[in-house]
Amino acid sequence: MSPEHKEWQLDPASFVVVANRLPVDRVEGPDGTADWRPSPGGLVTAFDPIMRKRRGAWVGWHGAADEELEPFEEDGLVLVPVALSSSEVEDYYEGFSNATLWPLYHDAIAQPLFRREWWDTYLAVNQRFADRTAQVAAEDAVVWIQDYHLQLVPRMLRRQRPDLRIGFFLHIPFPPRELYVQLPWRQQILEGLLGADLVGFQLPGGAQNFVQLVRTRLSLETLRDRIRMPDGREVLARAYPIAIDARSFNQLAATKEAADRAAQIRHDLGDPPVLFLGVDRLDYTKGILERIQAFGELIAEGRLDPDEAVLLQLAIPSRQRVEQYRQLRDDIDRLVGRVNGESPRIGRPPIVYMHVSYPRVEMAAFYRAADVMVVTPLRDGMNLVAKEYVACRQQDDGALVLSEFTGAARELRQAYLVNPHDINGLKDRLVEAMDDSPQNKARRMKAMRRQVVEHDIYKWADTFLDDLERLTQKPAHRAAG
Ligand code: ADQ
Repeated sequence: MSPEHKEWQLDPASFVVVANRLPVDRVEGPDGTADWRPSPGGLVTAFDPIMRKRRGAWVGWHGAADEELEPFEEDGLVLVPVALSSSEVEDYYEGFSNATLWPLYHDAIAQPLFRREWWDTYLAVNQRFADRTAQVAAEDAVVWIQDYHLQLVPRMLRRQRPDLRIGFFLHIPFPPRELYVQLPWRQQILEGLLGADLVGFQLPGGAQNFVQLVRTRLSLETLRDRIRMPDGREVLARAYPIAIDARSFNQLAATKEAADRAAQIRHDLGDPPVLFLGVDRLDYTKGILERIQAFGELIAEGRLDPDEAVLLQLAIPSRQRVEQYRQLRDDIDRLVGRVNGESPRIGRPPIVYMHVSYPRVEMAAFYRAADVMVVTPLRDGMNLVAKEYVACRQQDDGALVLSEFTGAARELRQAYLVNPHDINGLKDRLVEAMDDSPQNKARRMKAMRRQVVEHDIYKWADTFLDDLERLTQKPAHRAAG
């Protein structure tokens, strides 16, 4: 995005997206001047095209602590910053969102921490987001709240503005009952979400977990995906598997710029016959250690020849002040060092590991360059990287090794599916994906490409918003919760 922005006289908006992060982060340039850069992660990738089409307002934090900013327009988007102090970043964002909820909702892969002072700040910050949204939303506006950071906002907002049509979408898994009930604030969060008219999940299982919890813990009447509220409203809980702008990825990958860059990438890596690729936010849910372990063992056992195969792993660091993330970064550094150190090949190491964040055209070039895409999360709401890779394979070649524990695995059935906890199984799958015949690869890829092109991000947003519109045509939704 361009660094220019101008201050904005804000008109009430009829479509408002509310997310923890704005799509841009405020950063300081080397000379001390303020600058903007795209903020990382799947939510921004998904919402950027929707917002450009609908021209709504986006309410969120701008990524810099202790800084109050006025609303502004940036590259055609209306952005409404919500300020957070440094201690709120620690307690609401790094603490409750990313050290309590994130691990708990991802099958407790890492131990969730329950701290009462984090909860108090989560409450206060959610209220601030609700207040800011109530100020900018026009009468009867559609407000779409995003993700686990803001699960209390639907109810808070409805109390202030019963006229609004409120949708909520959870980008990460909603955990099974046995895990969810560990949360000391389990009731408040369920009630918070029920302030929405429509609560969306990545998978039907998440929606079912939610409905079951609402029935058993709150004693509300439910009928399949509908929940009857005491005030007469009906809340719908349903799955909307998130998608990507497949056509635009496809087009980007087809450009001469991407083709040249793809060739350059392979060349820079020593033109190996087989390029394996991993692309992730650096996160313990993504199965990066398992992937490197499997690849390293294949090299050590001679099943992969270091002269022939390279693993390029791109990992953008995130949440670096959370202890578990620092630990993971160290663990990966050590493991990559060990595998590379033990390789007999002089010159290029078998694993090339990078922390750089790239523009989208460059990502398309990486996807185009890779023979085998390795996506091995231990748990993932969806995983857009898998879909992006498929969208970029115009020749129907290449192979996707995909963890069964991603939301994407439900749709991309023709991938080489794998249980990443099973390192031997993962090794076999990597070799199988590499060695499979071009005909088999093409058959699999064709079917997956059809899936990602037919179910794109625009269709996803239209389906969610049409359902929301339909639900809120009833006069009952106007009652305050
Ligand atoms: P994330 O956990 O952030 O998303 P993912 O869905 O894979 O994970 O999205 C990552 C995004 O970051 C992709 O669009 C990818 O292209 C981009 N990216 C990764 N590395 C990059 C790099 N080095 N440079 C530039 N871009 C890079 C959360 C949930 C997911 C869910 C999404 C959307 O955890 O399960 O799919 O939200 O709902």
